[in-house]
Amino acid sequence: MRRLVVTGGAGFIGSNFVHHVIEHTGDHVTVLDKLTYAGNLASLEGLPEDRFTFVRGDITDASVVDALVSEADAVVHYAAESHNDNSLHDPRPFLDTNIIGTYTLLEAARRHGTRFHHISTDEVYGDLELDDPERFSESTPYNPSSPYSSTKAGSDLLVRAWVRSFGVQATISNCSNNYGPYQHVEKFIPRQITNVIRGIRPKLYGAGENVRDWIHAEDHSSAVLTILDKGVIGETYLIGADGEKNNLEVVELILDLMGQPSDAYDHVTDRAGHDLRYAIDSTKLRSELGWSPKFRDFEAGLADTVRWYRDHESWWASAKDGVEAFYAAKGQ
Ligand code: NAD
Ligand code: TDX
Repeated sequence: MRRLVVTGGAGFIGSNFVHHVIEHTGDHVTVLDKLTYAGNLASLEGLPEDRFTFVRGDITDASVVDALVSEADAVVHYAAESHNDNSLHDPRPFLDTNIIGTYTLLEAARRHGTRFHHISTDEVYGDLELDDPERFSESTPYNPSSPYSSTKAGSDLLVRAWVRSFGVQATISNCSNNYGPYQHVEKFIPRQITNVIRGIRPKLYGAGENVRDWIHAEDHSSAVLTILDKGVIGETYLIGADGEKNNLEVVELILDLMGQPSDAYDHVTDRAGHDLRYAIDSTKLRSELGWSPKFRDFEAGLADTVRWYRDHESWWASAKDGVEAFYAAKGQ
């Protein structure tokens, strides 16, 4: 039995990972989460008391971090400010949490010799042209576009430096866009599903031609557990499930699944600096560590996700009006 500290475990992907670990291993999990607007304890309901502890705290708080890391066998670091649109509005929390928070965790891992896995994003690589035959790989140069992705890139570079300079036992993964239950309604897919439930037309930034490479959160979790178990220290692994779709296709699919006409959406003001396309080549993870995704049918996964938001209005309702007011003020 390992003792894991999972930062950001009350968020979308972190909570999925906590449930995944409890189901698939004998490990004990301590979640360290600040419960910002994005954290929700309801996402962690039903976990066995003897294998799960929740600590409310900030990853920039060195004393809290040190106490938890000193007792852990491994840290899996999900906590972040995660939304590009928020980072364009107010970048400062992104610097604090994503940069200083990661630094604080790395220093604790260094002091205590604790295994560290850093969760990152494909956005650190910038974007691709729509017709580029290449996809991102572990050797693609960093070229982030937004305050969010630049702070994630900065945090990745800190991890690499702490491995090389101080021998920290760390791995990094960069994953593509996740979807599934428990995602905050500020994000693209849950925003459009909950819009339709509320009788609001889905909102597409610009022409809707931007491409994202969708992966189910459950497949992200199985990949991270694989890297934690078998990953080579100092290495980076890209995580993706060959799920490229443009935003217009996704909106049309949501409308179809929800019984609406396929043109019942609005074009709204585009995102500043909007990355055109992300696409992941996950050959290294698949060939070296033997991982493969289970959710290969995006339409079926999306249908399940629509059902989940219909059935769990109490989980998202309190956030919806504030999120829509934020977007409306920006013409989105
Ligand atoms: P999220 O916004 O849903 O959750 C973030 C969690 O971190 C929340 O529970 C929040 O309370 C917590 N948190 C924020 N600041 C904190 C702080 N200072 N101290 C402690 N806890 C804090 O995010 P998510 O979508 O689940 O993303 C999780 C991680 O995965 C992030 O590192 C993100 O960069 C990465 N990632 C996300 C995606 C995606 O598609 N969502 C894709 C690739 C990588
Ligand atoms: O209302 C919307 N309309 C729209 O067209 C919203 C909220 C988004 N979009 C577009 C912007 C993007 O092209 O949809 C696409 C997806 O947007 P987001 O859900 O905001 O995700 P993205 O910016 O691609 O970043 C996500 O994936 C990578 C996560 O939020 C990041 O944390 C992760 O690193």
